[in-house]
Amino acid sequence: MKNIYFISDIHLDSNSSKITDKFINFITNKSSDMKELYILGDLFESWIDDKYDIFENDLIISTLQNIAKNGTKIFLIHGNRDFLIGKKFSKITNIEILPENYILRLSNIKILITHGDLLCTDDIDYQRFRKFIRNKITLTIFNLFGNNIKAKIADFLRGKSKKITSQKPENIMDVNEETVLNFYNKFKTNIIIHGHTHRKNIHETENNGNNYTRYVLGDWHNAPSYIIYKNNKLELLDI
Ligand SMILES: [Mn+2]
Repeated sequence: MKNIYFISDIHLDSNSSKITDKFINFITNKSSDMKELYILGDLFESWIDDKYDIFENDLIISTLQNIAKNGTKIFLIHGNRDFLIGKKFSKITNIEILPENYILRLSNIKILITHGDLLCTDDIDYQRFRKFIRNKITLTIFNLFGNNIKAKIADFLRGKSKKITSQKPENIMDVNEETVLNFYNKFKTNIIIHGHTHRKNIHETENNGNNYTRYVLGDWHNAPSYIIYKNNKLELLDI
């Protein structure tokens, strides 16, 4: 019996062959055990355009294609770094792109999977920027530029966000507990799996007599990890 895997925040970057190797080894070695693989965002450090980035990441694309051919069904939720992954990528890799909040029903449990940035509502500047950058008008203007300019804009925004992020207090960039509770209620689930915060952990809470569990996947630069759903149980493991 094959199992279900979850990973997040790989941040694949053509400048870091260490992470690329780690990712390729992981999915290649595990693929015979992977019925389904859920990638919960920020697979790539940066993604500006399918046409351009598919070409730039040919080794990763061919690895993903091989895994799919071997029988693993791969799903992807956009992260804040790679939310421009589009239909062309999906078609060429056979990866299905899921909505930003997705309810996954497994045999004995119901899980909300999401990238995790939507839970970080204390970071008001970020939430405002998120809305702006994903706005149709913003994207239409962005897409008028050629790939060189697009890459420069993306680099500039990333640099700017890193600078701002380094000046923010730690707790602002973590999830807001009230928002988490709202998500449990809204999606009628007591399990959430997400990434984004790069704070690998399992948080168990209790509210009004209900028990909730939130699994946070680590990022692959600092805490490479995955979750496996095996024998009707979720397990968070290091790579
Ligand atoms: Mn992220």
